[in-house]
Amino acid sequence: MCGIVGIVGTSPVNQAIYDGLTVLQHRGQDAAGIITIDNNTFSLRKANGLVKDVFHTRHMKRLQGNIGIGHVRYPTAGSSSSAEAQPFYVNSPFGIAMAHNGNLTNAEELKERLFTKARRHVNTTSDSEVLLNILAYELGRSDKMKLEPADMFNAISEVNQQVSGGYATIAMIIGHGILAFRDPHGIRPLVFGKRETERGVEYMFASESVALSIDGFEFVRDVAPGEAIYVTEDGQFHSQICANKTMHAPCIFEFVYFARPDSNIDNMSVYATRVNMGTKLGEKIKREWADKDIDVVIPIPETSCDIALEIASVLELPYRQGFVKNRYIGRTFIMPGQEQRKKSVRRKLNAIDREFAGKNVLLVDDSIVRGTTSAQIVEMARDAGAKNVYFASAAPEVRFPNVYGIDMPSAAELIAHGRDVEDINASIGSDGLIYQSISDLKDAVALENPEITRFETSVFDGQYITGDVNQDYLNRIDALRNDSAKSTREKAMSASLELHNQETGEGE
Ligand code: PIN
Repeated sequence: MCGIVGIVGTSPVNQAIYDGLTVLQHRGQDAAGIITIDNNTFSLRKANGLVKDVFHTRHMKRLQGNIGIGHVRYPTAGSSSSAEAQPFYVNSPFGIAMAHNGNLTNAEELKERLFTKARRHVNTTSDSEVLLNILAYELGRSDKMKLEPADMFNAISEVNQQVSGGYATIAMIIGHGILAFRDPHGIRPLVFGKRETERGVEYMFASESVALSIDGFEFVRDVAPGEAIYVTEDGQFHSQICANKTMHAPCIFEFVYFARPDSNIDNMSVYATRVNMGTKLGEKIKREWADKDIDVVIPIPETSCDIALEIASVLELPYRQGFVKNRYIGRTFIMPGQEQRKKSVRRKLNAIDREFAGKNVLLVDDSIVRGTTSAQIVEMARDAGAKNVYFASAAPEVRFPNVYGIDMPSAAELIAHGRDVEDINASIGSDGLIYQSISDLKDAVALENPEITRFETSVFDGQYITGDVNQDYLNRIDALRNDSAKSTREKAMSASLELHNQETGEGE
């Protein structure tokens, strides 16, 4: 999963893009990049690391210009080499740069076609580079020096026909402006806003509305599924739906824990959907666990706090923050490889013994993915003196890999893959485990916008909305994602990165 921003401004945009990326940092901590256009030339800075570490004053001084895009990356398929940090750019037919959030499911086939039909070489394993080259190829089919909005929209219609998967994209074209588009299912989020200045109107695109708020842009709306928006360098706004068929199915995991609670996605407050998840799960617990004598509801911070507070209120039980999170340690799931992940839990969370001692506690988490942290947290609750430890997950069993841009482990590493609730309960060591049902989860989110009738829920039900995901494809991503594949790749990468840094003086 990644975060993207793009601004067409009337004064330098470097600081606003930087600030936008900083509030989208939760969407990707692996690499960051900004590219701007100044005097018909791209200025680019991208590297592995957090936004605050990647951009130094000397980089920001270089990133001049009133138009630019930025990206924070969380590696999905492919590697975590800095060569795959975004934005990417190509030099033909124009200078075109792109920031992409999502994952294409037919990238291999497209890459092959690009080479044989268009003689375009894709240099990385990133599907985003494939998407950029498809767009470049389609834009190059017109022989005009200056493309009109209709040319942009024709190109995106072609892109939408050829490309399959999840893509929220912001492209920037030298001499033209910003072209933002979202796949016909609207799987990944993308919003835009505007700001009036003395010099004219400025537009900003971003993965989440929180980036607009902190940059002082007024939220206008979400980019629609299959829609392309073209804002010219001088601030002219054009939009069009560029797909014959659209079916809105936003990724439900954004609401479970990826997005910030202060964002709105597709007219749904992420915070409100989480409160609703708490109501639904609280009611289920009330119905099914009347025999359990729960004394206290304790969230596993942070995402689940809003959910657990609501569960406690439905159950009329006290809510206590029994775990303290060290806010100076990154989220657990960004750690590469199982070993580091295991060790990181106790560095991250600590229990306040008196909230556990002699009590039957209900721990609440937003989801159980691998189950490794869940098992350790149950153990921590017992060590702190809990009598019985019950566990509630606000998301249903995660049983299938995600192919639309969320870095889920390979199927075999998902604790619920091929297991039922009883098995999972035994394996995390709790005295009872309850999951939200998938229909309750969908209802909890849809309650905030009844117009959304479908969600992308493949990690729970194995139904892939683009209809092209077969076992063969799943096996391929499995091979890329499992831990041993990751650590072999990481070793090779760090060696090549070192070499690259020695040669370029980067990373200093
Ligand atoms: C973490 C949210 N959330 C906690 C992420 C852990 C699954 N994990 C997914 C639970 S935070 S595991 O609140 O946003 O910091 O099941 O893979 O061990």
